Amino acid sequence: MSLSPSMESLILQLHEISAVKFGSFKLKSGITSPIYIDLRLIVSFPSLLSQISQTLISSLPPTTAYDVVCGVPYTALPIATCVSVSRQVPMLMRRKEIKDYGTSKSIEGVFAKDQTCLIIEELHSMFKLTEMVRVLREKGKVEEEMEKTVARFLEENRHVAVKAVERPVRVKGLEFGERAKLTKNATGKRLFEVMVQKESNLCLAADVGTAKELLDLAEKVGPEICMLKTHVDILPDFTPDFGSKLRSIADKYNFLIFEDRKFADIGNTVTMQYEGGIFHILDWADIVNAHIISGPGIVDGLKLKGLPRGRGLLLLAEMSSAGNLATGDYTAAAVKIAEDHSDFVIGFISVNPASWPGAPVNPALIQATPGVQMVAGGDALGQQYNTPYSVIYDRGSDIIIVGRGIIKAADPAQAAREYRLQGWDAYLAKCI
Ligand code: 5BU
Repeated sequence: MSLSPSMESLILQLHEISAVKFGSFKLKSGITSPIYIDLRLIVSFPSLLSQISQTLISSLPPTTAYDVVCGVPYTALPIATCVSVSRQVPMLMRRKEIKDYGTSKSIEGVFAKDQTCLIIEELHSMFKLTEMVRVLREKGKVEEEMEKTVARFLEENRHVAVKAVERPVRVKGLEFGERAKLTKNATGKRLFEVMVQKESNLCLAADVGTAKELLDLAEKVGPEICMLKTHVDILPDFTPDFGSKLRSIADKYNFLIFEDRKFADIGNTVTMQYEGGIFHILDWADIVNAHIISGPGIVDGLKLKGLPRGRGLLLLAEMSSAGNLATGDYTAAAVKIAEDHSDFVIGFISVNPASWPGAPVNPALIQATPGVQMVAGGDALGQQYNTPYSVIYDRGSDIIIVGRGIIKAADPAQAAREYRLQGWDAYLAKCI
């Protein structure tokens, strides 16, 4: 089917201003692409911007009714602004980064429940990339060889995307209850069982300012969570009875305690860090985690102290922060170490376990993922957020770890309930 002349003219103009480029481009995902589209440039070409906005609106079915219009940052924001002004429809702005000060709002603007919002995301809805490249080839702007290269690239990466979504579905039938029976570690088994009992795959990252606040929060949110994660070294009012106080709340509400200590030293040193100091982590934390940067000796060291007490260990196979180095061979090394120590290692801190080679890995091992909020985005210091559904369903994780999404909410208990339901629904969707 051929495109309309106005659509063809739009494609030619985009090429003219170099918003469509051909060559070799490394994308954010790490993939190298032969085509790159940078629509942020259109703000410098007002008539093109207005033409795109009008084309977008006229491509909607005539019966489409909407009360507000919202642009997804950043590219679609100017387009949404044009639509808003020309149609005199109020606009909303969805934030890319959610502030953790001020109002912490993820959407700016005035709106009401039950209103219909037209969300403007990108140009893809107007024409396909293959159509765009075909027009440019027909008009002599690109060679036939390039058209074939782009087509091949799109075909190959369509499969990558599908695979990433399909992988977790293959664990169908292996529900948490069954996986509990596969694990060799008492704490790993208990964690799976608690998840089933409470219908919760939510871990609260309790990064509050004081031990008192933490214990109050644990009381409020306890019924919703399978695990509570601490950073005990940020609590200025830590006292030796902190551990036993938190333990009694954990017993009351049936959740596990995970101290996010991120051990990273040689085996001999971590035995002392785990057991001693002022925090005595070994006495009260069911689970701790470790980097594998120092090699498998760190697991041997922690195991020496932890296994006789029935404790469990998570290995940092991936991290949520932008630009982190826990990728590729490093992640694979974590999987190997976990397999070799599956009596003590209960699983991983991971971000996208569905994309690991050979995924899904051993179902006895649990996947826990930080960097989770209701809206994807990030903070100002490199944290990157995915939604509960994306983390559990698309990326193949088991547990969502949520901090500021809950603790900064006006009602943390209510927010925790919402995260629990979303996380659990995504897990159920995987089991069907
Ligand atoms: P947030 O407020 O939801 O962004 O908190 C995330 C928590 O998870 C915080 O305690 C981090 O220390 C922790 N975290 C993380 O964000 N990313 C990682 O890769 C690892 C831990 Br490991």
